[in-house]
Amino acid sequence: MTFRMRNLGKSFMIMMLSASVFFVSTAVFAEGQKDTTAGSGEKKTVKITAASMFDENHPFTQSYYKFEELVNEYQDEVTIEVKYALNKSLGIETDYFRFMSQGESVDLAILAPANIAQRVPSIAIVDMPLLFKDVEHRNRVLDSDLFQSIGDDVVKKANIRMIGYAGGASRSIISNYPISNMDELQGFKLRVQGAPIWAKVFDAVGAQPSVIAYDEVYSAIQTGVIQGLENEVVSYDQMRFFEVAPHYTSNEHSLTVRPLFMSEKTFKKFSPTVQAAILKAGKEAGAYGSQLELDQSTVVREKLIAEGLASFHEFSDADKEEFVKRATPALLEYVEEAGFTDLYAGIQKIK
Ligand code: MAV
Repeated sequence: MTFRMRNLGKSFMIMMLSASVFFVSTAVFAEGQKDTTAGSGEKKTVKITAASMFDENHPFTQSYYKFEELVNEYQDEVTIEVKYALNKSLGIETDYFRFMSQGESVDLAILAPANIAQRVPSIAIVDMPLLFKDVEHRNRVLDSDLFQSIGDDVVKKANIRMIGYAGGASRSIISNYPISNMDELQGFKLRVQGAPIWAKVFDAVGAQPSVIAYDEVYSAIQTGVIQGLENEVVSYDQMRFFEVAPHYTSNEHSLTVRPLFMSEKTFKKFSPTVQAAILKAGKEAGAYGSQLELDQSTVVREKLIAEGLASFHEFSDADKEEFVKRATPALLEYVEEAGFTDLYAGIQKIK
């Protein structure tokens, strides 16, 4: 089921903002490029826009800040100045994907792979549930070249380029009633992300998944359309989901990979030297954001407990095993159907 509320006021604001940002960035780029190639000898400023659903403290936003700092350290041809569109001022990740893909309004954004899987189905494997054994395994897989062909596919089909990986935190179950074991999970109505693998897995473990846009989840819980979702603890806090779903069950069914993307149109406007600096800065900024998200997760969890805003529950090892047992056939079926048998085996082989 897809639940999408119409919000004309908000869409209109986004349209107007997008239009004006588009003209500003186009003008700046055109000018920046013209002046640089004119060989005036002067270092030019190129303005790009980074979009985030969150505020300045969120690890995604912090990754953008780090990127801006590093990219200017690693090359001296241009000054890249990043404008930050935070707190959903340009919509949600599905909007950023559309904008970057069209080469308009947003140049830089961290996106959940599930948000672009409709256009590039292969990317869903990068972050599918239960893929990684632990954070170290995740990091080693990302350091290998296993996802290179997926990155190429994304450039070709979606006109955006992966320049680094943020994320790395675990996703767990969030609900408006306590869930401490597999029995309590049965029939749980939860929101899942758009890539089909997510609904498949939650169906297999006995819950009732529906695909709902991220910015509509809060009101969907409030109005009883669903009873919760699955998410990382830092985003749980930033989105204030605890107000409508104060139970967080740390079953850790996934470790996230959140690629940092740049619009290919934007990337291509830079010289090879600047592009190399973008790739280096992107990689390091992503890794920085991942570590930060891990660190923040502990602090945020403690804060939510101390302030009495959420109750945290644990799955026993037996319940975790049961979750894995029920989910695995659905995962393997997906891997086979999607033609990822070799890639999946390659990921599992990495120690
Ligand atoms: C979290 O806020 C992030 O992982 C973000 O990248 C996702 O889009 C979001 O959850 C979500 O579940 O849609």
